[in-house]
Amino acid sequence: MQMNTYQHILHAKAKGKKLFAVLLDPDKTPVNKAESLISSCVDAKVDLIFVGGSLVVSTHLEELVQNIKKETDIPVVLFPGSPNQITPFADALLYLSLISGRNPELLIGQHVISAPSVKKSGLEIMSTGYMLIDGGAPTTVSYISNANPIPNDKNEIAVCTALAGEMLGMKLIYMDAGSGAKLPITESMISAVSSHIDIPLIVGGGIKNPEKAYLNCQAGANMVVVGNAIEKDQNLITEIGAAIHASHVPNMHA
Ligand code: 1GP
Repeated sequence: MQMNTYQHILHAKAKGKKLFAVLLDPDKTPVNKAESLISSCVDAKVDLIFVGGSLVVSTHLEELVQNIKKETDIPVVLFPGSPNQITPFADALLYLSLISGRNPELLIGQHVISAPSVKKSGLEIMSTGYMLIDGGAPTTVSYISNANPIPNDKNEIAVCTALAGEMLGMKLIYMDAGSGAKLPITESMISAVSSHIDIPLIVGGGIKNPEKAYLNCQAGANMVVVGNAIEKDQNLITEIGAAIHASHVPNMHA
């Protein structure tokens, strides 16, 4: 039986296999550059392609998703900053609720308004507790979300927030320092959060090299997301992919 995207993520977690997600922001991925990026993703055995951004001003998101789907079977997962970034041509949707913030619009308001169109899209919905962690300087997501990030040395706040998200029934926790963050999330916080939750943990924001990606996996991330660094140096897709896929960590609870 064919697994859906979430089952694939759960299966990888149970096996201790770490996943690599490449984030393509439509504003930074012109259609003419996409083909070569997708081909690098295929070569590096990238597990998922995320598409979206906190602020997307270009209008070719749907075209980008369709092009990716033409080139590869790698699941395309929408990572939307707003409901207008939703297209039925993707495979799945990170249905994000910004549980680290106190902005009701991003906790539930926009979900209510877009619920009928999201349902109609037929996308696989993965409800995700989205936690913004302070990345050392304001990022687009911290500005646009109008919500305070969790201080990067407050592991206990991150743990309690993730636990609350899990008990509210979310399927994934995504800890993000924000795209282009100066300071990526510490291994200490990743380890604290991953040891308290059973659902898969996604980590991203400011990861610039294979070493950091490897350490994140060793600390307990089940999936590592990289966007900015691979936009600057496409060769990093292969190097970071190899580091993540080498960091198999058996799941003691499986
Ligand atoms: C941002 O976690 C993603 O939401 C990826 O961050 O672009 O810094 O890799 P970068």
